[in-house]
Order: sequence, then structure tokens, then C-alpha cells
Amino acid sequence: MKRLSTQVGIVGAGPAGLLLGHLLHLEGIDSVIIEDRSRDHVIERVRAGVLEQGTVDLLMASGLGDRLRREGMRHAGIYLCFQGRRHRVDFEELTGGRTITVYGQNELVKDLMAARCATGRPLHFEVADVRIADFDRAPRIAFRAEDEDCEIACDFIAGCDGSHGICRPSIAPENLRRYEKDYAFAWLGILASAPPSSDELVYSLHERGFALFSMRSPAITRLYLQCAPDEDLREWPDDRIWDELEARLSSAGGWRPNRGAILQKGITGMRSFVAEPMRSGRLFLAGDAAHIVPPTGAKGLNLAAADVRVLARAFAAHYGEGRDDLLDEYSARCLRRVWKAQRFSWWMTTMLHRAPGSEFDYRRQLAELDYLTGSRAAMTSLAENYTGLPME
Ligand code: FAS
Ligand code: PHB
Repeated sequence: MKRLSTQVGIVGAGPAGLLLGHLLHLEGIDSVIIEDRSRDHVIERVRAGVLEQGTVDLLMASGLGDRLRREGMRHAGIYLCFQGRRHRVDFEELTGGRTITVYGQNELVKDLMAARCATGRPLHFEVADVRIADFDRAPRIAFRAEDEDCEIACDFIAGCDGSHGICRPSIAPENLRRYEKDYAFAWLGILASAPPSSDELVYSLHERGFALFSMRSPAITRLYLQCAPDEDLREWPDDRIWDELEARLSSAGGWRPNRGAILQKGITGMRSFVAEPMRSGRLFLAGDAAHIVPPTGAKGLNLAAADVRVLARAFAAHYGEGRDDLLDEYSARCLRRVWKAQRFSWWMTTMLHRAPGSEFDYRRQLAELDYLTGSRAAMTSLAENYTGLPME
């Protein structure tokens, strides 16, 4: 058995685990990060694309902003499209200057990995058979790496292993409350080699269903359309996808998305989930390991960043000042933000997706969008939530 020891053992090298590792490094706190997939798989995984103002500020303040500053696309608003017309929501004007930045999650993960390597601190990929134990008293993480049995003895474990990880399920069911909600639809998402034909994101409610126009760079667009949870991708040849996107996104004045070669396509399920508390003894859950939001509000990655910001500060207070009050407050502090993001994500999702077979709901949704795009108060609420509620 190869025995390692560290202060914080981090399971998962997604945005939550890598960012936590970096924030701890800035505080002079040791950590070991283990990941069961390969470096390339983690980097190539196409996920989030929208960073809140607070997430961008945190990355900039942590010395992770160079490429983000150069390549991130700062957007001062979004469009809401319904009944063939686009309506702009001006975040900057409505919030006194807050914006979002479009920057692919995989680009952020690349930056975080480069930062980790620059510190020389341990980051193990392709580990297997990960188990955690004794996290009430003397936490240990066991795993296999290159056919060798390894064990990390640590003061704390950070469970940053996402919604399908092993950390949350390691907590005894009687010590965890689960809140969940499923949706009767999913997203068919594509990455396309086509220059974005809109300067900002377009969220569309159409009688044929939801559609979203997003982007990754001046040459790459990212688009999603509402589909059934059990949709078969084989029934969606590229032309059908483009025809459906055009039907749902086109608006008065002839705006439509540019077509191009589809580089990647996949189906993403829709789910709202919260596990409480986000701590069990010396095990702290962060990011998708503790909560899942439907992507309509673009909150998942931003919540992960907000969690690890609170957690890093709590560990710094523990090691630097010998105080545990911030560790004790971690779960309640994060959950306040998590539930507000759950509310916003649920609201965006139910306002913009067609519920199968409900004409009354469709007319109500159109009325909600009509009210929203005509009310400064309502648009301000959307703008505040979308750009990100202030970090505590
Ligand atoms: P992650 O799932 O990213 O990372 C967990 C890591 O742990 C993974 O690398 C996994 O391989 C590893 N792991 C799992 N089990 C392990 C084990 N047993 N041992 C070791 N490692 C293990 N969010 C937004 O904010 N904006 C968006 O626009 C947005 N769009 C999205 C679009 C899609 C299609 C999807 C699927 C999600 C989207 N999200 C969005 C949400 C998404 O970005 C997540 O919230 C984000 O990846 C959460 O980061 P982590 O908590 O680090 O979890
Ligand atoms: C994306 O760019 O991938 C994206 C943008 C906004 C969302 C979800 C995903 O709400």
C-alpha cells in the first residue's frame, strides 16, 4: 500500500475540485486531487458556457484570468424570443454594470489544470476503485493508481466528484435529506463550426418547444433544443437538427442561426436536485456532488465556484486562525445560494419549455414572457439572478 498524507483530499478534477485545489494553494494549504477519468476526457467534456460576474471576479482575483480576459466573450445581455420576436434584456443597464462572460467549461478546466501543474501539487488521473472511509474522525481515501493500492490520510475530504460520484453516496442515508424534481423533457445540444449570427445568447419559447442559441468563439456556436428525455439521437440527422433550430429560433427581421458542420451532439437530461446538509463530519460536498440544476439558468458551474470559494475560506480560517465556525456554517451558507439558484433555474425552465399537451400553460407562458419583457422590475429580477446574486 502506497501511503500518502495531506491536509485536504479532493475527489474529482472537475471545475469544483480544481478550483478548490487552487484556492487552497493560494492559502498555503496542501491538497491531493484524484480523478477517475483521463486528462483528455475531462478537458474534452462539453458542458457549461456561461460565467457569472462573481465567478469571473473570483477567477481574476485568483490569478486565473489571463486567457479568460483575452478569449472570454463578455455579454451585457440576452435575448428572449417568442411569437417570432426577439426582446433584449439589458443586464448592464438593469443591474448597474453586471454582465456575464461566455467561456467554455473545458477552456476553464484547461486553465485550472495548467495552474495546478504550475504549483507542482499532486493531481492523479485515471485512478480506479475510489473509496472514502472514517470521514467522521480520521478521513482516508483509498484508490488504485497504475495497479498500485494507494491510501491518502487527510484532515478533510472535499467531495467534488459530481452527480455520479462516490462521496455523497458514502454518507449514511439517515444523515442526508434529498430534494429532487424531474422534468418531462431534455436538451439535444450541438457544437457547430459556424460563426455566431447573434452577439448575445437567444432563449426561445416556440410552440414546437424550447431552443437556445449560444456560442463558444467567433467561429463556434453552441445550440440546444428541447426534446424528449428518451429521445433517440439516431433519429436526428444534422439537417433535421438545423431545420428544427431554425424553426424555433428564427425571428422577425430575418434573424436565424448560421448553419455549419456539427462537431459534437448529445442529449442532456433535466433535473433539479439538492442534498442536505453539504457536510458529514470531515467530508464536505461541493458542486454537482451536492446539487444539480437544469442548465436553463446557466447556474451549475457558477454554484460549484461559489461553494469552493466558501469552503476554501473556511479551511483557511481553520488552518490559519484555528477557528471552525466557518466550517460549521459552510453547508447553511452555500444552501442559501443553492436554493435561490434552484428557484431561478426552475423558473427559467418552466417558463421557456413546452409541457407536453398543455395549451393553457403555453398561453400562460406567452403572457409571462409578454409581462416580463414589458416590465423593468421583472427584467431587473431576471438580470440580477442571471448575472449572479452577490457573493456573501
Ligand atoms: P463535474 O461533474 O464537472 O466534475 C466532477 C469530476 O469528478 C469529474 O471529472 C468526474 O470524472 C470525477 N469523478 C466522478 N466520480 C469520481 C470518482 N469516483 N473518483 C474520482 N473522480 C470522480 N453550468 C453552468 O453554470 N452554465 C452552463 O451553461 C451549463 N451548461 C451545462 C450544459 C450541459 C450539457 C451540462 C451537462 C451541464 C451544464 N452545466 C452548466 C452544469 C455543469 O457545468 C456542472 O454544474 C459542472 O460541471 C459542475 O462541476 P463539478 O461540481 O466540478 O462536477
Ligand atoms: C452554453 O453555452 O452551453 C449554455 C448557455 C446557457 C445555458 C446553458 C448552456 O443556459
